[in-house]
Amino acid sequence: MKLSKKQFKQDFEERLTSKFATDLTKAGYQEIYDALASVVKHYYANIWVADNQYKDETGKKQAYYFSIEFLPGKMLKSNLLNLGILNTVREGLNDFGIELDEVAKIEPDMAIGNGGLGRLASCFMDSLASTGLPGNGNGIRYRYGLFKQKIVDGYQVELPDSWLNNGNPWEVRRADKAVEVTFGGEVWLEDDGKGNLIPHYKDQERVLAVPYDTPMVGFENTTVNNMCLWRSEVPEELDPKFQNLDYMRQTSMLSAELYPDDSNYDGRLLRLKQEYFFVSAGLQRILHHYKGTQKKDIRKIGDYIAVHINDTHPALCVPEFMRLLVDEYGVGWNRAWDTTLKVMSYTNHTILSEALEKWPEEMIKQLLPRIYQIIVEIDRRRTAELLPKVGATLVHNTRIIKDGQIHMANLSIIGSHSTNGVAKLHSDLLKDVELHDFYEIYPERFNNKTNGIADRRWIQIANERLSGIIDETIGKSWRHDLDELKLLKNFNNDEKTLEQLQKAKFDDKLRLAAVIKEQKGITVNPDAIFDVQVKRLHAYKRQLLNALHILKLYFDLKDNPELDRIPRVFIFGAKAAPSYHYAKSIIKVINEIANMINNDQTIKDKLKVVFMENYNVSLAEVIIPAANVGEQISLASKEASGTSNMKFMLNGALTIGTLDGANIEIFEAAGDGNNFVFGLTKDEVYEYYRNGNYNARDIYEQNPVVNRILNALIDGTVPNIKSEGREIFDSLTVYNDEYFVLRDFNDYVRAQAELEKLYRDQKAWTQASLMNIANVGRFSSDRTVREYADDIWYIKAKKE
Ligand code: B1H
Repeated sequence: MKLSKKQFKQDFEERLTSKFATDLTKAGYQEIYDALASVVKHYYANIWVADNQYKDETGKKQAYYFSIEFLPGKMLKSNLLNLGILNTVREGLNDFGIELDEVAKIEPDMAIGNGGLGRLASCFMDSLASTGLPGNGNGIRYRYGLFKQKIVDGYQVELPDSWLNNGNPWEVRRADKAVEVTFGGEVWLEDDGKGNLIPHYKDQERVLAVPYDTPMVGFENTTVNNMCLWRSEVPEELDPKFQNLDYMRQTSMLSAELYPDDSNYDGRLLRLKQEYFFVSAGLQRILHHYKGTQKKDIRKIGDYIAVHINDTHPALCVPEFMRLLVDEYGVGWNRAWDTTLKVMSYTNHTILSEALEKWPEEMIKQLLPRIYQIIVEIDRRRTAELLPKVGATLVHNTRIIKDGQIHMANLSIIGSHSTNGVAKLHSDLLKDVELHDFYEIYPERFNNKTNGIADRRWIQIANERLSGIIDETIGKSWRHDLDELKLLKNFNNDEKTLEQLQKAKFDDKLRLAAVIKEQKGITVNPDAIFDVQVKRLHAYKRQLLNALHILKLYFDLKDNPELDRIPRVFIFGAKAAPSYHYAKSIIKVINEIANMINNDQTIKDKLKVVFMENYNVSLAEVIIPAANVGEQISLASKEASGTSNMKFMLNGALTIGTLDGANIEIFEAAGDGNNFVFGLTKDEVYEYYRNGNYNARDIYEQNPVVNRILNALIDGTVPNIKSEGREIFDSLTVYNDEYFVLRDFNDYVRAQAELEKLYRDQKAWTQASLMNIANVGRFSSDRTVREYADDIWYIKAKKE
C-alpha cells in the first residue's frame, strides 16, 4: 500500500490519543504498541474487506488448512513488511524518538503450537496469502499457549504462557458466526417414512464455539486470507441442567490449553474433545458460508472448497463432513462420500509410532455417538467393497477399526484423495514401508510435498543486514522470488561480496552475543564458530550426540591445553514435553556440562556452551541468523523433514547433518562440499532393525573415547547429574541406544573435524555459505503451497 511518512505520523498520533487519552510524551511501550497495531489494522482492514468481497463474488474455490497448532510468533513486523510500509513506519516512529524494534518486543509470541508442525502451518498461512492463493487456517484459540520455559538449577521449569493478558490487537471476535458443537448423550435413527434414516438425539452436552479471525496479509499484494481460531464458551440459553459452574468449567477447558507434546500423542479425553471441537466448528462455518453467501447446490461443494487435514489431529473431518452432508444437508450417502474424498486431503508428519493416534472405540462411542456410527458405516462399506478386490489381509491391515481402536491415520487416508509426506525420503518411506499396504490399494493417492519456510520472516525480517547485502549485490527481485538468489553464484569469487557476507554474519553474531550476555550472563567470543542446535528436545533428534561431542572437545583441551583449536560456542535451545522424563534429563545434563566447561578457567574462551531458555519463534529470529553451523543430526529416517535446516541454509549457516528428512534435498541443492554429512543411512538403520545386531555396549567397551565420555556422566566428572547421568548412561549401554548415538559418534567427530578445518579457510567457508544461500530457493514455502494448490487442492492464485 502507499503511505507517506507524514500520513503515518498523523494517524499514529491521533490513534494514541483517541485510544489511550495520552500523548507521545507520556505513552508507555504497551500503549505505543497497541496504538501502532491499531493503525496497522486500519490499513489492512479495507484490503481485507475487499478481498473477502472478491472471493464471494467470484466464488473461487478456497482451501481450509485444519491444524490443531499454529505458531506464528509475532505479527507486527510481518504485517508491516507485507503491507510494504516497514521502512515508512520505522522512520516515522524514529521522528518521534521511538525505536520500532523496541515496540515490537512488547508483542507476546503467538505460540499456540509446539514445534515444526505448528510453525509449518504458519509458514503456509504467510505463503498462501503472499502467493495470492485463497487458503485459510482453522484451529483453536488456546487461552494458554505453549508453556514458557525457565532453567532453574539446570532443570526445565514450565510456566504458563498467558499471551492474551494484554489483549490481542490482530484478532476479530465474530460472535455472529458462533456455532454449537455437541458431545455425548444418546443417538438413534428413525425412518422418516420416505426411507431416510434420521438421527434423533437425547441428553447431549452443548458447547458454543466462537470464531476469532486473524487476517493473513499477503506480501505486497491484495490478498488477505483468514486464520479462524475457535474459543469454547457456554451457550447462553442453556438447558437448566447445564446451567452450573461445573459445566462452565468443563466447557471453557476445551480451548484453555495447548497439549505440549511434539511428535507424541496424548490419549486423554480432553484432547479428543478439542479435536472434534475445532473440526466440527470449522466445517459448520464453511458450510454455512457456502449455503448462505454463495447459495450454491450443496452437492457441488467439492468444486468450491478443499479441506486439509494437518496430521491426524483433525481426522474427524472425514466423519463430521459426512454427518453434516448426510444428516444436516440431506445428501445421500454415496454422493456425500464422493464429495468427502474430493474435498479432503491429508499430510502425514511422522513415522514415530508414539505419535500415531489411536482412540479407543469405546471413548469415541461415548463422546461422539453419531460420529461413531458413521465411522462404523464407512468401515463396513469399505470392507465389503474391497474384500473381493484386494483380499482379506490387505483389508484387515488397513481397517479403520481394529483391536477396539479407531486408527486415525487409516481414517485420514481412506477418507481423502491425497496423502503426502513432507520430504522425499519421508514420502518414500510411507509408500515403501510404513503405509505400504495403503499404497498397494490406493497408489494414486500418495505424493510428496517437501516442506518449506516463509522466507520473508526468516530473512527479510530476521536478517535485515544480510537482506541489505543481497539487495546491493543482485538487486531486490529475490524478495519476491527466492529462486532469484541463484544470481548470487556469480559473486562466488567476488572478494567484496564475500567480505560483506562475513561482516553481516559477524554483526549478527554480535547481536546474539548481547542477547546471550543478557539472558545467561555468559560472555561469548564473536570470532568463535557459533554452532547451533535449536528444536524440540527429543531422543531421536539426538541433542545427546552433540553433547557427547562437546565432552570430547573438552577432554581434548584438558589433555592438551596448547591444542590449536578454533574457539567454539555451542548454542542449544529446546523445550521438552513436561511429561518426557528422558528429554528433561538431557536438558539437565547439557546444562551441567555447560556449567562445568564455562567455569573452567583453563579453557578460557576456546569452548563455551550456552543453553538458551524458552526457545521460540522470536528467539529463533535472533539465533539462526548468527549461526555459522546448524546441527541437523537426527537418526536417519526419524525426522520427517525438519524446517529449521532450511532457515539455517537461508541465513548462510553450513549444516552438519545426517541423511535424514529434507537434509538430503538441502545437501543436493547446495552442492557437494558445502555442508557436512555423516552417519548411518536410512537403509543401514533398517538393516539393523531387520538383523537386530546392533550392540551399543560393545562400542562403549571398545572405543576408549566413548568410554571416557560416558563414564564422565556417572563418575562425578560432570558434577550435579547423579541420577540424570545414570539414566542416560543406561539408555546407551544397558538399553542398547535406541537412536544409534554411539554408532554415529565416530563419524560425527570426523565431520566436526572437517568442519573446523574448512572454517580455517575463511574464504572457502564463506563461499560455501554463499552457495547455501544461493540454492535455498526451492525451500521457500511459496513453492510448497503452490504445489499443494496445483496437485492437491486445485485452487488458483488471484491475478494482481
Ligand atoms: C512433526 C509432529 C507432531 N511430526 C503429534 N509430527 C503432535 C505429532 O501434539 N501431537 O500429538 C504434535 C506434533 N510434528 C514434525 O512436523 C516433524 O517431526 C518434522 O520433521 C517436520 O518438519 C514438521 C513439519 O512437517
